Amino acid sequence: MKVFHSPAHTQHAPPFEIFDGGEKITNFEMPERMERILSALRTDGRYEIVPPEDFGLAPIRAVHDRGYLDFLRTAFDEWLAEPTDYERIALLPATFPLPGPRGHVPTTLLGRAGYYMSDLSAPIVAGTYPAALASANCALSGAKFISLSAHPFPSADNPIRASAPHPLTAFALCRPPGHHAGRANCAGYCYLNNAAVAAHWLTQFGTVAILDIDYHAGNGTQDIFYERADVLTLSIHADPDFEYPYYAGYADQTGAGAGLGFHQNYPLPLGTDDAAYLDTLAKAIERITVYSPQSLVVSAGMDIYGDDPLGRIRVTREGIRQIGQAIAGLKLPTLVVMEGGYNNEALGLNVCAFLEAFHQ
Ligand code: OKP
Ligand code: ZN
Repeated sequence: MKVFHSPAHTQHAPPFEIFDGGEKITNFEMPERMERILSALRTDGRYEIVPPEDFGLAPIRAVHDRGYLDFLRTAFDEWLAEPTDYERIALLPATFPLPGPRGHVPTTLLGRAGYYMSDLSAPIVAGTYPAALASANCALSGAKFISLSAHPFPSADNPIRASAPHPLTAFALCRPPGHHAGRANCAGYCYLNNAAVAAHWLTQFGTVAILDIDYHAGNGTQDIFYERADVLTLSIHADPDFEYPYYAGYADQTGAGAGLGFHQNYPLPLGTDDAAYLDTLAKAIERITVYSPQSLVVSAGMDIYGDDPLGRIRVTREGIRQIGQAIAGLKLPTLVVMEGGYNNEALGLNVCAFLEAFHQ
């Protein structure tokens, strides 16, 4: 299986986050996560790990706000250029936007931080922007790879498609993750919404479904596609009534305008086990079957695992394997995009368990 991964992610290593509103701790979303996954993929032996292609800014601008992208690109340097009496390593906002019209984009750096940064777990450090770009390029490269098997495919005589008996799968080993990044904000360790960028790119070939199985609601993806019918977005996650991101991911948020009915959240109660998870997954898979998309993007977070330090549901590694098997059963060209998963010890084998059923 093709795996798209870039070492550029190591430039993004925020030293801290403000956890649950009170505690300054080491950021859970750390470079070591990738080392753990890569080592498991190499041990397995069936993965071909390749660097991404550079797609430029156009496919990213297609789903993200221009002002936000400019902010992400320049914020750290602007912050450093200000007179300061302390060492500036990681930028966090001091204010947050209230709901309602967001008319004025402040001109000052701290004003824009409050406007574009929506929580205290996604600091911007010196290398955040290049790392986030490389991460999005991994997703785009995977999208391009699977598009060679999508119908209608770009070129009928494509050698990759000709030799593939089943729809192709690619694994975008993205870091930083993306599914909390909205059209104009970073949040929850996420800066660019890799899955959304890839999914939008794939709409040139037809409709796309995004299935988000990360433990946390894919609120950024929900935001980006909320009014679109050409990308069906489904997210299975811990009930936001008790879990991050708290304000989105509820079952009654089902899309708006042209997108009404094309978003579905599946909130899960505390302690959900394999059987209950798989029951919910079956409903989401049925929705995808009815929608019958050209391709599928999976936001794959391994923090559903019972022993994850951030997760509070109880999916086992065998459960993760069965989740992968059920999704592979859709037999769609599938891009698996790495999202969360914070038990570094277990992360590599959990990813391998999820991908098991997708091997050709
Ligand atoms: C990113 B991804 C809740 C703390 C939440 C932010 C979590 C971001 C998760 N007790 N902190 O979806 O894995
Ligand atoms: Zn998560």
